[in-house]
Amino acid sequence: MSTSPSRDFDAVVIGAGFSGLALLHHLREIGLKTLVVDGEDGIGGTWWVNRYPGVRTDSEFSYYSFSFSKEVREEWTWSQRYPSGPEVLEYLNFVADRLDLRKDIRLNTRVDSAVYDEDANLWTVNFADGSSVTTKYLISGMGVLSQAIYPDIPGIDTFQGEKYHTAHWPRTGVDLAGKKVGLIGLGASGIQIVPVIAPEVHEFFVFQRTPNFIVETTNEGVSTEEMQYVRENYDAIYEKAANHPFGVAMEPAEFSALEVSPEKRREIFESKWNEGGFHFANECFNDLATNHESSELAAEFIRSKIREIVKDPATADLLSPKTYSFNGKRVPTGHGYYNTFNLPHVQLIDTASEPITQITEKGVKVGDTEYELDVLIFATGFDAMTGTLTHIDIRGRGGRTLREKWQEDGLKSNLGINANGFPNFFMSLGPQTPYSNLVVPIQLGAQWLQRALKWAEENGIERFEATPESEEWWAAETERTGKATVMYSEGKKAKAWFLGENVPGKAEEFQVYMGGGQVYQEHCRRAEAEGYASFLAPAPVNA
Ligand code: N01
Repeated sequence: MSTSPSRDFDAVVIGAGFSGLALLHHLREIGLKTLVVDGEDGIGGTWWVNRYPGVRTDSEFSYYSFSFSKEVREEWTWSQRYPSGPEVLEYLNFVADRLDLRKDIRLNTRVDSAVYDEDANLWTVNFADGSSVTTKYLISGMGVLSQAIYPDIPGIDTFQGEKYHTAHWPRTGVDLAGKKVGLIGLGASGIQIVPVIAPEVHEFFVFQRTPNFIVETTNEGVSTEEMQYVRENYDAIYEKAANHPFGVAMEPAEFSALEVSPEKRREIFESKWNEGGFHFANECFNDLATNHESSELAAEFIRSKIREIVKDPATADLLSPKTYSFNGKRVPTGHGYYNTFNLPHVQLIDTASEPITQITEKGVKVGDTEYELDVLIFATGFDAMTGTLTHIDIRGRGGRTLREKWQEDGLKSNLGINANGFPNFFMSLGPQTPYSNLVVPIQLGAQWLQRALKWAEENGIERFEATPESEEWWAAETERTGKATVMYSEGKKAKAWFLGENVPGKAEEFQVYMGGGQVYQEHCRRAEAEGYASFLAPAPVNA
């Protein structure tokens, strides 16, 4: 395939993280002249940006990597069961070097807008420095949790001390030694930073609005034998993850928490708690995500663990979620989180019963009490899934932005891959893609797109564009499957990001597909087997 003289590139991918690297490799393989751009000054995407102390994967090394490159599989060695952020970044740099990707990646190149030209069937991608390029295919690899948000608390800009968001942590690091530190936000980011910085700081005020169910784990080194085993069995491990609803290489549990005696249930919970991390949610019982009673039994088990670990009963009680049950929020993996609250200089402040009223010049005011701080950390999350896509102007047919489309029509896409009105614009991990260990849908998505575009180029198909019917179907499927899980009933109570509940004013819609990664892949394969018919909307007559 050769680039038409009328365009600069066949494909432009925004984002140089896991998605951007996989897409560049796969699109190059079919001869597309591809450029990856990223606004940051390093590759790695989320792993480049999120460099707060304690950042690491919640997925285990054995299935948190690509399977498509034999060279990378053979030559890369992981050092920890749950690799640290810096190690994942090193891995991504290794991938970029080993697959010779760097020459087609432009860093420090932030996209301001991208505009589709109907007549030329081209996208013009405009960068912050005023330059632009044209491309036939435009692909977002911008990540699902990239648009960081700050809480809407009065006085947030008045604080005179140091202020950081976990997603914008300074690359040079932050010296917290001997300081009075406050932290707002206890999702997966907040709970990772807490145990790591606590030993350094002088006083630590942890402001908690909603407690989380955290499954603690240990983090052993990876032995040579283990690494060798993983290398030799990579395909099987990857296949297992691809066939699992949440993209983890685990055997899904076979029976309900309600089918066993209380003693047996406790024994199973205990053994999976000891394995730690995602083993608990995925391997105990098959209905912790679908049956409220079972999810509540898991919740009660974790509450009992909190009471065992945390010495002060009042603090243990505060740390125990009571307003929603297990799986109502994305369950983080802990590395000594609960134990941190046994340190004498760590104070948990309940902002649910008495809210934060103001951020002042000196610190944080809860009710009438002002907590004076040297440093205030926000781990307050993201405008998930859609935020990055609606933050920049992606203008499709008729100049309509994605933001306008989703605001006016509701969240609509075909399989989260493409949206009607946006010809030849694709999303890696778009909204309505699986709630999963993300490396799996990233790789499978890049491979799906490789086959789709190869087919399009070979068959003279000029436009890939979701049909309106496919969008209606997928929105209904996403809602139907989502509402069948406790992520709906409990997620609403917990104001979970996967329902859009964490962003004031955002419509309540499932941002992700909860029907299972393996089911999602079946839908993608079916779309392919049907000659991509659901992606071949006829151009409007007046276009
Ligand atoms: O964000 P979150 P996150 N006043 O939205 C609090 C992935 N991830 O960055 O629950 C007070 O989960 C908010 O409180 P509440 C992972 O998928 C993965 O931690 O709304 N508090 C909550 O505690 C994860 O799910 C990894 O009451 C306020 C917190 O901020 C996703 O990213 C690591 C507030 C936000 O939690 C997001 O995680 C890290 C206010 N006004 C992240 N506003 C790994 O895999 C918000 N909060 C390792």
